[in-house]
Amino acid sequence: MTRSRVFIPPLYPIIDSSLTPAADIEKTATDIINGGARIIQLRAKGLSSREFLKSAFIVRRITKDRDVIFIVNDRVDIALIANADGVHLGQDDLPAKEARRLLGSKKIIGYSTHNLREALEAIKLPINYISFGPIFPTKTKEDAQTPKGIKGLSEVRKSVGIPIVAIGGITETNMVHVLKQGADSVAMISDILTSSDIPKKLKRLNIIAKDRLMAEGGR
Ligand code: TZP
Ligand code: MG
Repeated sequence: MTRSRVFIPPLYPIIDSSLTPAADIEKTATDIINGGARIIQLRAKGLSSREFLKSAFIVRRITKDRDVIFIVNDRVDIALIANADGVHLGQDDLPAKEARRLLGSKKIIGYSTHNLREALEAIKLPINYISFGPIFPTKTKEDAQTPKGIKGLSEVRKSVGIPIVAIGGITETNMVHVLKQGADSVAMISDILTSSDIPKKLKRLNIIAKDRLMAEGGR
C-alpha cells in the first residue's frame, strides 16, 4: 500500500454542531479562518443529513476561497458531494478501504484511534493520519473513553510514523505539552468554540503551534 504523506497543520479546529448551531456555522468558520486556521473539520452528529450537507457546502465555499483544508467528520457521502478535501472516520464508520475506493487517492482520510493497539492496526489502512485521544477529560464527546494522557500519546508516537492529531480536552494552556509529546497537530473543539473572540483566540493558538513547529525544526 502506498500512502501519500500529507501535511496536517499543527492546529486543527473542529466545528461541532453541538456547540455551534447550524445558523452560526458560516460565521464561526469565517472567524476560525480569519484567525489563520489552515484546516477545519465539520462534525455534526446532531444534524440531519440535509442540514449537514448544507453546512458542508457553506464551509467548503469559505475554505476553498482561502485554500484551507476541509475535512468532513464521519460521512464519506457528504465529503464527496461537498467536494471536501477529506473525511475523518471513526472505528464504526465505513471501513477506510471502502472510503478510499470512493474518494480516490488524493483525498485525505483520517482515522480515530484510542489506544496503541488501534493505532498499530490503523497504520495498515489506506489513511493519511490518525487521531489519538482523548488525551485529557472532555465534555464534548459523550461516549469518550478514559483519557490516555500525554504518556499514552508518547507511547503511540514511538510506534507510529504517520501524522498524529491529538484530541480531547486540549486547550491553549496544555497544547504545548501535547505537541512536545510528539503530536503533529492538536484538535480542539470547546476551547475554540466557547471563546468570546474566536479570531483572536485562533491567532494566539496559532502562535503557540507555530513556535512549537519551529522548535521541532518543521517536522
Ligand atoms: N474525540 C475524542 S475526544 C473528542 C472527540 C471528538 C472531543 C474533543 O473536544 P474538546 O472540546 O476539544 O475536548
Ligand atoms: Mg466518527
